[in-house]
Amino acid sequence: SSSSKSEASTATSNTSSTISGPPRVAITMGSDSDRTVLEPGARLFSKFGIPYISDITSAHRTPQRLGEFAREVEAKGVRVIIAAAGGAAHLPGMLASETSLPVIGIPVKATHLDGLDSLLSIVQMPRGVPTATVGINNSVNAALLAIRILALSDPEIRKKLDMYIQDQTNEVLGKAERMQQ
Ligand code: RP5
Repeated sequence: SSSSKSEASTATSNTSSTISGPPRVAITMGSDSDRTVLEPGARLFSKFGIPYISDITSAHRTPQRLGEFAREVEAKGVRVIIAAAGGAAHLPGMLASETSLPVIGIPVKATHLDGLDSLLSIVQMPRGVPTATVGINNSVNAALLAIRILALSDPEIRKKLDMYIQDQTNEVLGKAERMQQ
């Protein structure tokens, strides 16, 4: 209905203020060709006003840079790393082995194996080096999981997250209601 729609837009408008301070999230990708997959997730950080940095760090083509990146981001203020990679997708796992920050891997559909290769490469980490794994190309869920982690220690982000979730609920309820009419 129009009333749940307007409630939804009120909630959304309140998520736009910028969170001050350093970048909280580092988004990295194995190749420039992964960039479009990451865009919907990056837009969520902008919507929430959460500062982030993004970079390209390939596990295979720039392994040394990957190590430096993983070891240096925490000092910059970063609390969660999101890493997207396709094919032999070692980037998220290698980052997790070089830092104790939480790492969220996004399997990218980049080869003839349609992303199943990337998914299995990321999800099957050895015991002791956990890497969270979202669905293939699902940068939105990676961003929302990162936001949930940040929300644990930041009431401002928590408030925005709760509004976002409420918005989502209102949207579905509004659609369901219109179907009944
Ligand atoms: C991976 O290989 C990247 O993450 C990308 O998804 C895939 C293909 O990379 P390009 O050959 O397009 O650079 O390392």
